[in-house]
Amino acid sequence: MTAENPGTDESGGTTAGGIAVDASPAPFALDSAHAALVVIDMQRDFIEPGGFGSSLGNDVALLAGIVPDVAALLALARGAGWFVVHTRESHAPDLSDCPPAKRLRGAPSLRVGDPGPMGRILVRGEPGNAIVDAVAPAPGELVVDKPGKGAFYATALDDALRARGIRQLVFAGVTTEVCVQTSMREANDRGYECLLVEDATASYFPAFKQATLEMIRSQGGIVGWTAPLAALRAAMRDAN
Ligand code: TIU
Repeated sequence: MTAENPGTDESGGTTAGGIAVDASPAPFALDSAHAALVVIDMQRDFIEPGGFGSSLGNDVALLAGIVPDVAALLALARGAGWFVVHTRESHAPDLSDCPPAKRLRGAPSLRVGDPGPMGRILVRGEPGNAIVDAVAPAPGELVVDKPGKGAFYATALDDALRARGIRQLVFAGVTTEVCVQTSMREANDRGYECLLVEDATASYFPAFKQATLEMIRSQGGIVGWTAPLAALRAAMRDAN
């Protein structure tokens, strides 16, 4: 085991007790009994035309492309009995949790709280704020409404994970360099080992997605690990 990467031993294999996932920058020692899946912001507001993402001038089609991969990852996690968390970037209808610095930023076609074709932009309970049907939460799964980009800021997520003894988080969702990366960094600082599933995350900017994957796993995994869904599936299959 090296100080830089507690998930590997000197031969590059996994530590005892973990399932070796072929990840970067080194194998990820998955402790399935203490792992949870965190799916970030797979909402109509980001993935469908007419929501927050398109109001910012983005082409949302790239995000829609990962929906089948996220659905497959959800099926894998549910099959393994993992605790599953879904987040939604959202604000109270009175916008009391939306700082002016967020609402007034830039020159979007619609601002947070404005009426759009899917209801008020990024407001809790509006049609556009819902998670898309194909990756909708199942009964018993935790849905976290978060006013910020990070899943831990102003939420009870950390308490919910600690109460269940969760120590590892597998991440998916959108967008890679904004809410996914922010949440991973928050989780890393709180002591969770984090694995980002490469094909189950997307950005409006492919170069930003690639850069984010590289920065997460740089310096021996400064923020965490990344792996394709197939690698996670293969490791979990081999363990059974
Ligand atoms: N704009 C952008 O890329 N993302 C966000 O505003 N929120 C999330 O990433 N969910």
